[in-house]
Amino acid sequence: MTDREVPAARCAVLVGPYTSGKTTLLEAMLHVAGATHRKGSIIQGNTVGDASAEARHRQMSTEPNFANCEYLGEHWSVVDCPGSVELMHDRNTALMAADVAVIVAEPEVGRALTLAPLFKMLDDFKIPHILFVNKMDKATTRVRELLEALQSVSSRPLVLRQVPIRDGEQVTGFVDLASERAYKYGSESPSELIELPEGIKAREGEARQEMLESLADFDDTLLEQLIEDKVPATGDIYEQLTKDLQQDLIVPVLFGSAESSHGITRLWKALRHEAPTPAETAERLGVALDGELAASVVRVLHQSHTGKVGVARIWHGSVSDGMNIGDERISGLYRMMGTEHQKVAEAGVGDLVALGRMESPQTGDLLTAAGPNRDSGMLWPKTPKPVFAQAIVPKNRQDEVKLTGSIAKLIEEDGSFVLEHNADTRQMLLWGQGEIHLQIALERLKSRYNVEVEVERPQTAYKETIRKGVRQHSRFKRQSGGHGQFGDVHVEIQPLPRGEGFRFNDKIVGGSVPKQYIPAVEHGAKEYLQRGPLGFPVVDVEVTLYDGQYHSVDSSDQAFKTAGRLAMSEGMPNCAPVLLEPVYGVTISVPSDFTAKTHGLISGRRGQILGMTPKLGWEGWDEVSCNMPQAELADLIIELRSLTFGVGSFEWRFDHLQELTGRLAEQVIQSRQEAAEH
Ligand SMILES: Nc1nc2c(ncn2[C@@H]2O[C@H](COP(=O)(O)OP(=O)(O)OP(=O)(O)O)[C@@H](O)[C@H]2O)c(=O)[nH]1
Ligand SMILES: [Mg+2]
Repeated sequence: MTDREVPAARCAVLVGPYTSGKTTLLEAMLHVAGATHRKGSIIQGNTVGDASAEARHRQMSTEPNFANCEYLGEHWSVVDCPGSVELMHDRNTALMAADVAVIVAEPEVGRALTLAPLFKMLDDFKIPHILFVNKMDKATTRVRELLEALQSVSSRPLVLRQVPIRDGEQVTGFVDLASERAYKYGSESPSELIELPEGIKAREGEARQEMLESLADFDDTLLEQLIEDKVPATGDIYEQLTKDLQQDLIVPVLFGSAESSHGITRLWKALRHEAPTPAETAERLGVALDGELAASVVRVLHQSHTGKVGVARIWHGSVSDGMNIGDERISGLYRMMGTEHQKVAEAGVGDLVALGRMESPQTGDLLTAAGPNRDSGMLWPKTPKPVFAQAIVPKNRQDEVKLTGSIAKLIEEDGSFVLEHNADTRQMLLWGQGEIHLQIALERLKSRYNVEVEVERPQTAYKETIRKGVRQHSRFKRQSGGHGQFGDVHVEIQPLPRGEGFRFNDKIVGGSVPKQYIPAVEHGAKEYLQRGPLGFPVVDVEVTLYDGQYHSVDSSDQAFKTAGRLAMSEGMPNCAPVLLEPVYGVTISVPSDFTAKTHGLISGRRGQILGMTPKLGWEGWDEVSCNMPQAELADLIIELRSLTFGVGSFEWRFDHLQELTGRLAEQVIQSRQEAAEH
């Protein structure tokens, strides 16, 4: 690259726990870069990010916010991710655009654990990341204590780059440990270079030494210098810091206050000097750069004014408005500034742009000149399985089709929603990552598509079966005017082992029931089994037709079907019917400190613990596997999260049906009967 060439645009993604100040930091970064005239605030509801109706209403980020700016002549995209653990999938996919991630954390030791899954994700994907400790204006914790706590959740060493200058408890500035320059924070103005205060020299020297020792772990020359007590050149230190961040060897730590715009310039400078280039990021992600175009779609958006757009980061080649990708034409090319779209004619390597009116791209696709490639082998995060469901019913019956169409669009935007039409309970279930996640979906349905829904509790898919067999003789006979109806059957009803379903045997000899009527008997029996004596679908039952009678004029398919049904309804109540409840195999993952509590949680929910193993690849975490009734799973995630600072999670799959007796069974049967009477 020559001096005059403009470097490729880079992308920083802001991540971190709920309410740590990411959206405020985006606002401060844009303001310091000169991209906005005034700095908005969350309270006043006028920030660039969080401009969607749902985000403004909740005063929290409900989706990633995309913004663009120039900082000292270089182009940057900054993506501000939602912090809620329920919106983790949005964050993970947005991170696939990142050259560098900025973890925004609060100076609270107690919240350190909430960062564990995020650090793990960044480590797994080798995404270079800087830690920005925010809210220093109201910090009561010492930075050193905070770093100790955070180091326990990071596999990479945290390297403090600044020490705070304090006036009493108030942080009024910082010393940059690489340059050894001291700065005093300005109010609404840039920090001012000051003399290194006397009182901080000892602390500064000690912290600088610690920083250098961390760096020396990755560089022999530096190590030798330290051993020989030589002072390394400032330029060499910066170079080492840059190399170590780019290779994801260390986590540099900066601090400041997004609210007061303190420490923002320092953050920008670190990003500008030390973040990797898009070419390096493409290599890390395993993007092939051999064709004319390579761009990855990190999100799709459905918007009324632009139709469906794909938000893509360009790794190779360029795109222009009106150009074809595969056989689809880009109609409108935009840079995004929150919900505002700025039209551009062209975009090149490093840019993060919205491609207008493109139907085919999906999140995770690699766009090439030939079209979207869904199977590019590029590194990509897994979609989390849903853990929480609500049954939804449109308030207006006529909205049913519109509802499913609108939800399909929400799912395209955020693949961690799932819509299920449950055949057993006949409910439409919206699945997601938690209560807030689903509420946001319902708010979007209303604000964007004008579809309102009522929410109901998901029903458990109970079944029933029998414990003993009977022989049953039933006759259906009706004489009305001309033709009558006649069907007479002898059946044996027997229980089958669990999981066998329904079986029908024909043991008729000598034509006591003519061949052509036998399927009708089976049909009638099956029809009855949709709702057994307890009110639920019947499973694991065998019906054997072994005798019967017919009438040459009055017998018909219909008559034998009714006879089959009648035999079941008369015989089944004598077969000791019993309720069956679905039981799921559940694997709960928690930090080991919470394993004992998790056992309590499982037994409190009628679960049966099957085993416990250390979680593979997660130091200090356990996986507890158990069987748990479906009825108990409904709000498991809520209790699990409240027990584990939000970091516990679980996966589930249907395992088997299990007999349910006693008081619980009576309640289930009774409420089913009451529902049927209404
Ligand atoms: N005192 C102080 N408050 C801050 C600072 N930064 C943000 N806040 C406040 O913290 C609250 C949350 O700020 P946001 O910027 O919305 O936090 P966020 O990380 O984007 O939150 P989510 O998107 O919901 O995860 C708001 O009330 C901010 O005003 C800061 O530096 N100091
Ligand atoms: Mg936010």
